[in-house]
Amino acid sequence: PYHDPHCGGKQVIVHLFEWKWTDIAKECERFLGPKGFCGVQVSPPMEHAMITTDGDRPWWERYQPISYKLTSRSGNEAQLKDMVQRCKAVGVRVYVDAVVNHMAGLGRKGVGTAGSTFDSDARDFPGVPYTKDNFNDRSDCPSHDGNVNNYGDPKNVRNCYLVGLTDLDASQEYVRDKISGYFNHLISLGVAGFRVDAAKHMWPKDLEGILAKTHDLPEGGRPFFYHEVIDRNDGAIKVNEYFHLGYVTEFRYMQKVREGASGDLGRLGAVYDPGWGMAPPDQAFVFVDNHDTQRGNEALTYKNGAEYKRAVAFTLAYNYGFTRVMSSYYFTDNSAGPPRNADMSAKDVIIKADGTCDNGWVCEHRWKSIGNMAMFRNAVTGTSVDNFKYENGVLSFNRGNKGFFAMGSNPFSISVNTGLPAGEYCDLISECAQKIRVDGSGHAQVSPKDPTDPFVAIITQGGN
Ligand code: LAG
Ligand code: CA
Repeated sequence: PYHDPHCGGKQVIVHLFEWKWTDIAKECERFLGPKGFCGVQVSPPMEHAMITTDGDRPWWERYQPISYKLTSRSGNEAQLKDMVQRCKAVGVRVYVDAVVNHMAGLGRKGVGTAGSTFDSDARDFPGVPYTKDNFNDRSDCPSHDGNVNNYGDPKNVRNCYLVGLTDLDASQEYVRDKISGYFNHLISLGVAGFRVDAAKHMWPKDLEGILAKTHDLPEGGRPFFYHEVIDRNDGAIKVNEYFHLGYVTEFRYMQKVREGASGDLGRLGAVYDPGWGMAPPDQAFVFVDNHDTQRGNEALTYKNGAEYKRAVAFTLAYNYGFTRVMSSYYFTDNSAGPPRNADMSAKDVIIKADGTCDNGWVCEHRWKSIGNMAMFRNAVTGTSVDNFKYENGVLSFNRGNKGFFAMGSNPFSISVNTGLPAGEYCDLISECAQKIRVDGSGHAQVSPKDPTDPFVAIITQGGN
């Protein structure tokens, strides 16, 4: 029931990490709508702690809630509402990163981004309000220091403090009312769904209680949910505990796609490994990197260039899971916040004449072999992967008789059975700077228009 993103059947979400609401509204109108994106995951919109380290404000301060008032580093409630409505008007929905497992970390007190006072050690958050009784305490948490430190024990994972973050007791009706009240406020503004941060650290029963109190969208239907559950078959918590609550993040896909895109591309045919406990295609929420993994060593990121493009383009061409594209800012320091002005506000996203971004924003979603693939995935929904082939460094396959995709580690020219009916089809990657001619037997001569960007993607519907 929580699996419909309410975007007219479109299939690709982009995470505009740390973007301001005013910039996202413009991006929906000038790019995401026209390119067929389903929606945007936005950074947490609630009031958060302001943390100064080395004269900077780290991105992760936004994972320390102070209240559910809608003023954050990305903007205020009026700007949020304007963004949600303008995006919706061009067919792009907004999904909120919902941080509801916890409030701010121990040892912190002061004022949040909306002006509310707080004192974490006293478990006092008057902006909600939450008081000491609303949090898990040592009697609920079987860990010697009060922190999550044993992933083999669900009680430890779910009742103890994740990196010292004050852990809410969501078995309480009062807490469920506050969290669902936050969701319902956002839904009333036009938000279509939620990424549940740290869902692995919340009891599925508690999420059931919260979701039960969450309203239908104004236009009808249950909100969309996807849950952050990191499961590599290596602990007590399994993704399948959350299937009835929405999609689940599939971190094993992230690992498999990196392995495939970095070496023998033929291995990409085995990215979905049910034997490893990976979620089935209709439950898996997939991505090549996210805002956490792009700061570690386990994922491909924009810093990997061509390999990264292959991983993302493949993800969008293939038929596993519901897909999210990452859109970042340049960083070297893992804690560094978004590109900012002297007053700590995030810099505007600037779009250059060639369509790429400036002012410190990477905008992977505007790279040709990524942004143009949303249209491909939308067009081939529901079809199988056929004629999967890896030969002479080129991977190719078709999606039923609706689309054909090829990519290589180097420029290529191949004669191939596309599985498509005869016709002349626009190459989406080059934005129709070339057409691919398919003959009566389904064969075509295929090569990338831009040799430095070795991808070709064609669709039959609306593609000529
Ligand atoms: C998540 N998903 O389940 C987020 O994707 C992830 O970005 C969040 O951690 C985490 N769960 C909690 O919401 C991030 C940073 C942490 C940071 C935390 C809170 O990765 O490093 O912890 O947000 O801001 C920080 C400090 C810790 C400190 C803690 C509490 O780095 O050293 O113990 O704050 O004060
Ligand atoms: Ca918890």
